[in-house]
Amino acid sequence: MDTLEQLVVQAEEEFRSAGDSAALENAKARYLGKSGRIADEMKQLGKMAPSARKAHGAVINGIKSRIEGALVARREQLARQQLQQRLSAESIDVTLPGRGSSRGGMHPVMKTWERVEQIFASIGFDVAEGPEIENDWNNFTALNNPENHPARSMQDTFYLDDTDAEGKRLLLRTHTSPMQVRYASSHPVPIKVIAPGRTYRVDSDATHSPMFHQVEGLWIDEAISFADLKGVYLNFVRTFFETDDIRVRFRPSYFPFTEPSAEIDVAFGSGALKGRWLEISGAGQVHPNVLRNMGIDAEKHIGFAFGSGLERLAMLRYGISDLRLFYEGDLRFLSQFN
Ligand code: 2NM
Repeated sequence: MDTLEQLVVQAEEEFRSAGDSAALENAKARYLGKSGRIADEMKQLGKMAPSARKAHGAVINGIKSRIEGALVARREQLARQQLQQRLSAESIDVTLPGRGSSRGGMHPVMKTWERVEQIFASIGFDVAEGPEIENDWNNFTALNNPENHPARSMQDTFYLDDTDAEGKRLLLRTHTSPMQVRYASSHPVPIKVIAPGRTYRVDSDATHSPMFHQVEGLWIDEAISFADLKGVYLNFVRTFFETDDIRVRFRPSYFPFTEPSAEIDVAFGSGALKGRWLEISGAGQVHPNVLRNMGIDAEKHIGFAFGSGLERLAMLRYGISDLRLFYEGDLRFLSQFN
């Protein structure tokens, strides 16, 4: 075999033994590069007799294109091999069992919220929801809260930097009563409404969370009494706790927005809490100042209101002993309610 034919065989061998594209490019340089074997052959042409030069040049070019062909073929082969390697390294086993998706569920406080709405809606109460950022009038002043009452202090209430039209700082509502003010100021008497929602106070320990949930009820009409409120509330606790074996009592108390005011206690006739009076709600006859602030004729109309913590209701219904469980997001706790 002549030396040029040998060159092709050698190049093919070196290309074949190049295991990756870097090795292949090095081998290419040895044959097709500026000082490679083909370039050497071309230089020899200059020393040849002009008569032989043309024919030999054509032979070298033929050899060169065969080497180039071998290079391209090996390049493509390496690329295919690389692709195959990646595909098998990154392959997924489609026969593995799936990870599955777990079913979400309602938080016990939200379940309580919906349950309370359903019960009061079933006896003709409207459900009103409104802003959690409130102004001073709706949260305090309209509710007969004195200007220097400690609840208005920065130690008890979260204030925003933004102010209302009167230049008073906006705040996170400390109860849902401001929604009662909004509702009663914009609806005609008779009024039967509950206002559930998130409320905020500067308070955080084992039994207090800076965010908690309340539901308040408001009933304004012409000739209703505490007895009517007690009837509504007794119906509520019987339905809510799914038992008629439950007693309700009203105990004198004080709130700025009601006069007289009462705490509502319940006692179960059976179960773990049997016979113990448990505070469950506050209530009272809406103060005439509050009725007037709602634009209602306090001589003609009378109002009754009550307010309860949704967390408190949920704890009693489900037998939960620590408030913090509601806010930790632990699925071992949460999954028990769905
Ligand atoms: C309570 C206890 C007693 C109440 C009063 C009002 C309003 F807007 F009519 F004045 N709404 N809710 C009220 C009364 C709330 O929660 C412990």
